[in-house]
Amino acid sequence: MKRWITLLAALVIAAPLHAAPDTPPAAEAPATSEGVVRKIDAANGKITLKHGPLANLDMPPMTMVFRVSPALLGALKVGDMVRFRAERIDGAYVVTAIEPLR
Ligand SMILES: [Cu+2]
Repeated sequence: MKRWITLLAALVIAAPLHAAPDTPPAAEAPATSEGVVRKIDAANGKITLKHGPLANLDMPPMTMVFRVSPALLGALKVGDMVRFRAERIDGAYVVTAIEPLR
């Protein structure tokens, strides 16, 4: 009986370590994309980006408006090239991370 418990404990401890390498990194965070800032409307939480292909959203290159938290906009300005992450949340396209490319 005691051996059983020891074995069980060993399995429980080993399981998470074992699972980690099998998790594909792509599943953890959607891919980032590149674009150019065309318009910023911080008051309404919107940004217009001319973007390249968005692989994770299956979207071709285009210019479009995204929702964005004003807190993410920082010192971004029109004309900046950016790397950003876009996700579809409740049917809306939302920029969830964005940073200028230098
Ligand atoms: Cu688009």
